[in-house]
Amino acid sequence: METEVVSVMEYGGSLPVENVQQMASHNSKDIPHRYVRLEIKIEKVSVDGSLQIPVIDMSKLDTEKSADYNQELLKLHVACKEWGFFQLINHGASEEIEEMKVVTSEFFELPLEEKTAYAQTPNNIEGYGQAFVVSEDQKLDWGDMLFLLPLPVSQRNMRFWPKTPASFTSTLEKYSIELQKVAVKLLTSMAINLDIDPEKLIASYKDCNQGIRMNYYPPCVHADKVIGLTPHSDATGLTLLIQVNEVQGLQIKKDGEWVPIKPVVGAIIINIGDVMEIMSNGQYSSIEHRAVVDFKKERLSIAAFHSPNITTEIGPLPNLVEKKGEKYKTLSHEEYIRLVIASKLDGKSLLEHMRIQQS
Ligand SMILES: O=C(O)CCC(=O)C(=O)O
Repeated sequence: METEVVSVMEYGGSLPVENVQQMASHNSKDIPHRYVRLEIKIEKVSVDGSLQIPVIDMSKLDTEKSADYNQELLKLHVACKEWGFFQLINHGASEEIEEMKVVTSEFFELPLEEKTAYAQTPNNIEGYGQAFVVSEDQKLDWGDMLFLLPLPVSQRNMRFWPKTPASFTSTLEKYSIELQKVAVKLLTSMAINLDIDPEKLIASYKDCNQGIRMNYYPPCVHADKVIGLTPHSDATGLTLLIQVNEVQGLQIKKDGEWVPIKPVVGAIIINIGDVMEIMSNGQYSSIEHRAVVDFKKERLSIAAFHSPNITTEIGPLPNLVEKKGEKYKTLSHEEYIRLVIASKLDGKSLLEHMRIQQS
């Protein structure tokens, strides 16, 4: 019997919220109470500047002949286990990244009426607006986003792809392909490290689901009271993140403290998502992270989320459960996505839902 595959876009949506860029442009001294996040003052931020995520050189992972191949592979394995985050240099996608930064900035600079032509519609996760707003009294993030699903190509909804700037579509198409290639190369190295058949892992990512989230965080006079993006771990497989301008704001949770990330120029920040933690049966860690806001300057970032294709079940890979037993439940990909979309961003709560309690 053939399984009917429902489009990812139709699984549910987010409640509409006020446009933050517009609100911030009024420079009001007061901010609505739904944006005030008292926890930001309480939680500890690390001041140890030397604490930084590992840097991985992709050119050294390219060939077994490289003198540094084994060393870099090991470095990658340790980064995925102990940090869940790393910066990737020599990835070969610099041109596409620079072009994508330009069209993203240009999109957010458009007048509000032009941007809202691409606003989210009910029950649809794509478009301009905000994600994961599931109740009217939920606290809100100080940011707007444009979310699109470039892959698989058959599922694209061009209604949400901006027509201005004119090169947006061609730029995103090139970016999407290049980033998928980088993701697949990294997954191949990770499979080798996990001692699983790379072909099997890669097969599920060949026709992968790729979502691109472009984030715009306006400056805020109360930057110490708001959060740009609520602490969360990514519900997907592997995330490739770019900071568009020089304003820093990404922080990751390490040993109970928030560690500010200093992006290496030209690097892609990579993080392990929940799906990868589940599939690796807990060997790799999906780490909580958040974005904070600047008092004076806007900040932009672009996250590219990669997940296996929709026919792949989300659960620990069979070869990785033999010795240690299953640590996570297995769901159909469709069930898993429904669960993700119905949840608000809340640390690692989704992963906790998937975890099998060990007796
Ligand atoms: O803006 C950032 O640096 C983080 C973005 C992010 O975590 C996301 O889009 O899921």
